Order: sequence, then C-alpha cells, then structure tokens
Amino acid sequence: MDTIAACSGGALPAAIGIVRLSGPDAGPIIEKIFSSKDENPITKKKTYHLYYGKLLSQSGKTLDLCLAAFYRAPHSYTGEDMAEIFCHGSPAVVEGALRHAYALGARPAGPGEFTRRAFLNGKLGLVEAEAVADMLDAQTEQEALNAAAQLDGAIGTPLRALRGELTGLCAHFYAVCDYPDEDIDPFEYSRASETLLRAGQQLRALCAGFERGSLLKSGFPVAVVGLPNAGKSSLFNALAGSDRAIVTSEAGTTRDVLEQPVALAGGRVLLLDTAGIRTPEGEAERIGVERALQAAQRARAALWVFDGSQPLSGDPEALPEALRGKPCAAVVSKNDLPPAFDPSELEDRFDAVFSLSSKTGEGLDALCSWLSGLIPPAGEVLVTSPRQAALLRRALDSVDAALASAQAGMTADAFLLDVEQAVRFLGEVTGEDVSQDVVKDIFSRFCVGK
Ligand SMILES: Nc1nc2c(ncn2[C@@H]2O[C@H](COP(=O)(O)OP(=O)(O)O)[C@@H](O)[C@H]2O)c(=O)[nH]1
Ligand SMILES: [Mg+2]
Repeated sequence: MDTIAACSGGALPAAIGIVRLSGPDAGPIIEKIFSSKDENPITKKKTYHLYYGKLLSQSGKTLDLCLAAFYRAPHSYTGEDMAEIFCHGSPAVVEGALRHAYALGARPAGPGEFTRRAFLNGKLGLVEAEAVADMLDAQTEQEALNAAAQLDGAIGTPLRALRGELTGLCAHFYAVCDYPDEDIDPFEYSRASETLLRAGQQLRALCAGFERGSLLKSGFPVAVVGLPNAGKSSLFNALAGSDRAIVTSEAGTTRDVLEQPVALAGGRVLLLDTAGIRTPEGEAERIGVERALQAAQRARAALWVFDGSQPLSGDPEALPEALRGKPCAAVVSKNDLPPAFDPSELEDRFDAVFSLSSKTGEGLDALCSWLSGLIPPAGEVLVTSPRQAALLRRALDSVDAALASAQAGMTADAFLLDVEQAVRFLGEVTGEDVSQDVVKDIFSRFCVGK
C-alpha cells in the first residue's frame, strides 16, 4: 500500500484547511512536515491527540502555525497510520503542505480513497461506507439523521445477521447430508420455512423503505396550481429563493412544469410550478394545462394560488380530480396590494389558508411551516442507495422463490439454491461478497479527501 494525501476540508480559502495522510509513510512524512512546539516527533507522542506546532514547507521554512494529530494503525479512520493537519485554510498553505507531502513520497488520493481503504481494512461495512457519501450529500436534517443511523449500522448490522442466518440454514442442511453419522440436529423443513418467511418480511420492509427514502431524497412533491396570473411562478421563485420560473403579467406564461427542490426545516419538498389551469388558448398552452394536471397527479399536496388583488374568480371547489384527498392549501397572493376579498372566505374549502406576498416575502414563513409539516417524519431508518435497493429486491425474489418451493414440498437441496442466491446478493450489499470493480465504482462517486 502506498501513502495518500489530500485536502479534506471544503473549498479554499476557508477558515481552516485540513490535510490528511494515510498509509505506511504517514508517520515519517508528518514528522518532516510538522514540527511540534516541544520538538518531539509527533509519532512518539500520544496517538489521537492534537499538538500545536509549525507546518514546514519543502525548503524547511515555517509555512503556517497549526495543529496536527497522528493516529496509529489500526486505530484510525482508514485502519492505516494516518495524520491530519489543521492549518489556515488558504490555498497557498494547503497546497504547500500537500506539495511537501508529495515530495516525500505520498501521492494524491483518488475520490473516496480514504473511505475505500477503511472498507478494505474492515473498519466499515459497505452499507456504512455508502452512508458516508449520503452524509456528505445530506441537505436536510432528516437526511443527515438517516445517514448517521446507517453509518451506525442500522441497516448493515441486521443485514449481516440475516445473511448469517441464511448461510447457516444452507450450511446446516449440507452438514446433515454430508455427515449422516454425526450427531447433528435434523434439518427441519418447518423451521426453514419460518426463517425464510421472516427474511422475506425483513427484506420487503427494507425495499418499501427505499421507496419512501427516494421521496426523502427528491423531495415531497407539492404542485403549485391555480388560474393564470394568480402569482404561481412568483410564489415558486420566492420559495425556491431564485428566479427559476419566468414571471410576466401575461396570462399563460408558464407551460412546462418546473421542478425545484426546496430544503425546509423538516425535510425537502419538490415544488412543481405549473401552467394556469384554464381553457387554453393555442396548442402550447393546451399541452401546458395537460402537464399541469399530470403534475397534480404526481404531487402529494398542492398550493392553490389566488390573486388577492382581484375578486375571486373561477370555482375554487373545482379542484383537479388528481388532487382530491391530498392536503391542499389556499395561497392568497399579492397581499402587498389592496385586497379584493377576505381570504377567510376560503377557509372551509381548504386545509389551510395563507395570505402572503411573493414580492415582499411577507407571510412566506407560515406557508413554509405548513409545508414542513407535510413531510413524513423520520421513523425507521431508510435504505437510500439504489444499488442496495436493487440487490435487496433480488434477494427478496430469491427468498420468496425458496419459500414457495419449500411450501410446495420440494426438497431442501432444490430450494436452498435460491437461498444461496439470496446470500450472494446480500453479500454484495454488505460488502462481504463484492467484486473489486463494484467497490471501485462505488467509491469513485465520492469526493477527493473523504
Ligand atoms: N404586487 C405583487 N405582484 C405579484 C406578486 N406575485 C406575482 N405578482 C405579479 O403578478 C403577475 C403574474 O405573476 P406570475 O407569477 O407569472 O403568475 P402565474 O401566471 O400564476 O405564474 C406578474 O406581473 C407578477 O409580477 C406579489 O406578491 N405582489
Ligand atoms: Mg407561471
């Protein structure tokens, strides 16, 4: 194994820059780059402790005053000797430190290489390693909580146990067949069926969790609907915090459905801005209205926008069929203009009524809290990786097939082939039975320095 180095902090310049080293030469290299205040080599000091000292350039000059830590294998993130330098986060300092490390034999780390080494050294399971990527991608607290639980083994540990149980089932049967004279408990078909039934339930719950997890990732879809010129696109932009949608005083401006994830306190919503629903003028608008209705279908909730500066028009009860039964709030917009009706008139027809201005931002907070409340609260830990979900589904199919055969009275050697398949799929999820190519592919999607 060679020694790798990278900047593990964020984009530079930053308040603090983090330079990381991992590999057999991490010790000798950190001793040359960092000189602690008492001049004793850091590798002879207590591991896992921070020391103050000088960061040295290649020419031996003091490049910065910094903190550094040395972690002795196997008690480090990667399981190898590691060092970390916490210096000032200027590009010159961080790059100077890295240049010095490279001159001393380290090489630049590839994407996710620290975590890949942690996985290969058995410090992390593959599910846990993928959770690290989720953690870095997390944009809402809910996502971070889910990633933290995964990192802590909430998915990986039960899966490893399940794989062990299924492996045990196969091993038991073959032991009974291969050593008929030994004193081994007989293979009981009813117990095998029970194990498979439980395995199926567990896998089914994980697969269903992934479906909900996708919603967590893409956002809870909320359609913004209403008559043309009501202020839908303006509201969409105000919630999105950017001018994504075109806003004009011309009716029928929006035709395509625009999507924008918006992070709120409780999680993420996916806003869908739509064309005003009215009898269309022309082909493009006709398609726009059609798409608006499709978006309503996809949405789990809706904001029905009314222009508060105009008398109520249209029939607010004429909700598109696709929105029936879904939470729907009335948004009376343009409250910076003189009101033309009392918003409370809408109260009995909607789950909530908000009076706001997309122009001044007044009243937006209350709407955001309502939207936050729609997002299902984080309950159990969800599978979020499409890779894991696809393998879990295949494992489930194999377990279901085995169970069906067992219940149909087939002999164990026939249905255990399906169980062995399931074991292989689970091994690919947990990383206990996975090819190097797959591992490479997974970590190539990480960022450098992680
Ligand atoms: N004064 C005021 N004008 C607004 C507000 N929201 C939208 N408008 C105006 O209303 C018109 C239609 O807005 P738009 O967002 O395109 O409506 P849409 O057709 O429902 O998407 C534009 O001229 C906007 O500038 C608001 O909160 N206050
Ligand atoms: Mg619009």
